[in-house]
Amino acid sequence: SGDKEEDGNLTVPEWACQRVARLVHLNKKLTDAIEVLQEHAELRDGHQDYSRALAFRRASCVLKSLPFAVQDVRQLEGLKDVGGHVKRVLSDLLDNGSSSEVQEILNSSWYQKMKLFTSVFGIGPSTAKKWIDNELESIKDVKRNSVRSSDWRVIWGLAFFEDLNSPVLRSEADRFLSIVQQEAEKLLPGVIVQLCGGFRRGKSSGHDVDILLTHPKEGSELGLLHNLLLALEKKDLILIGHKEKSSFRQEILFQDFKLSMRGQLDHFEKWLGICKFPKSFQEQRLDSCLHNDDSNSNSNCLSDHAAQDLDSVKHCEHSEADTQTQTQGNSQLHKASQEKSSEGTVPTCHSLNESFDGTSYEPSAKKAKCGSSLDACPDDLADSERDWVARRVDLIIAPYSQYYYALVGWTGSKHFNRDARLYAQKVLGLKLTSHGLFDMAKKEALPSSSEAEVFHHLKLPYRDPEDRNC
Ligand code: DGT
Ligand code: MG
Repeated sequence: SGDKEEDGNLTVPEWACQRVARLVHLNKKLTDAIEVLQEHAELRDGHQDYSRALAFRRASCVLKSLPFAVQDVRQLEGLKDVGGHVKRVLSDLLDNGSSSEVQEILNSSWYQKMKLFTSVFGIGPSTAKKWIDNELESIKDVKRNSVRSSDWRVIWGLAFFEDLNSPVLRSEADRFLSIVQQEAEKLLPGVIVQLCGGFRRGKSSGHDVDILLTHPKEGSELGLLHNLLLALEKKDLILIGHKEKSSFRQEILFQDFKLSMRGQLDHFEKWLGICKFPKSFQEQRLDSCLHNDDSNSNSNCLSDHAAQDLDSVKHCEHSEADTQTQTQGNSQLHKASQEKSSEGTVPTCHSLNESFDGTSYEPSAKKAKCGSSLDACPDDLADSERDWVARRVDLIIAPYSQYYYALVGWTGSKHFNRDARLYAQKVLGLKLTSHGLFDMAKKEALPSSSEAEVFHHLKLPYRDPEDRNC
């Protein structure tokens, strides 16, 4: 999606959502380096760092879309998203094979510790910084100093740190998906169960499994999540999790973006948790290429990009998929609220007959074993001999009328979403969320009955999920 204009200047479409961005591209060495700078800025999380991080992300996004391998920074003349700082780093890389600025970051113990600590489920930069200030150096230190968190994600994230930081393989996602499909179909015939996130974009490994569910008969999806969790629990696949009620209300549709989202990424009913994936899920099965993704070609299974994207298995904290209009202050608030969101919801061992709503959810089987000493449970379990691996899973329920917007939102990438939302706002004057596309002036929603229609309403060329890897 890059072209030379007649005067020799390189042009790429202005918006990332207008370009093709694949996992495998020609400038990986350069984008890896720029993404270190981006991540460093994100972790610093201070004044101006948010926009700095975004600038690095934009630059790496442009490089991913170029139809040639950059040999000389002069080839990037005229590209507005590649600024002076990025050019200096790229020059260094192209001339010397490495960038001193990037190397310095990679070697810095602050960066290494921040990366380590923010890779704990539920931990964002501000808690990670506190741990560093308290002279903690390793996950062992954190555990030994018995950092007492009341957040179930942190308790279980620490206990199962190694499991949750080893990449989830495509075969595991496919095996789990097919169980969810079977169980959901039994509960609600005709249900649509879709693997989203990085796997849908063609990644061969990821940090979690994102599954979106809906049913063409709107309203019939109500109650599905509760029953599906019971079914998965019966199959001994659930370790711990938290079910969020839908916070969707009609009134929020035409509210200002920031107001309507209130730091959340969406308002769907969902379960965020940790599942027990039998180790046998890691064995590649011949039929594992036959997952039910309409637009995901089998080539994902055949061409293994594991080496390229293993290192993109990032920390578990969901960062903003918000528009760039979000202020720095808001962004920090958002992160803080994400870190805090489950505080006070100490996991309790609920009986299966209780409602999961708004509660942390732990299998009843452990009730007897754990007694009341809840925070001792995860460590005991993690240390025990077991034939399963702990894996992060998100199950999201969307009403059918919002499904295709939810599908685009939960497919990502995060930057694709952020860019598409900003583009919708700036270029079309429309508000794009995972719930729909809204003409704020006319107070009109633009419904879609396919992903192609979402792109059509956005006046964007349709992009397959594999092409949304910016
Ligand atoms: P991964 O899991 O490391 O391979 O990478 P992704 O791309 O699967 O990232 P992930 O799992 O954090 O999120 C999947 C997509 O869903 C991503 O594009 C952003 C979006 N997303 C994540 N959390 C939320 C959320 O709470 N609401 C909405 N609307 N979107 C979300
Ligand atoms: Mg994911």
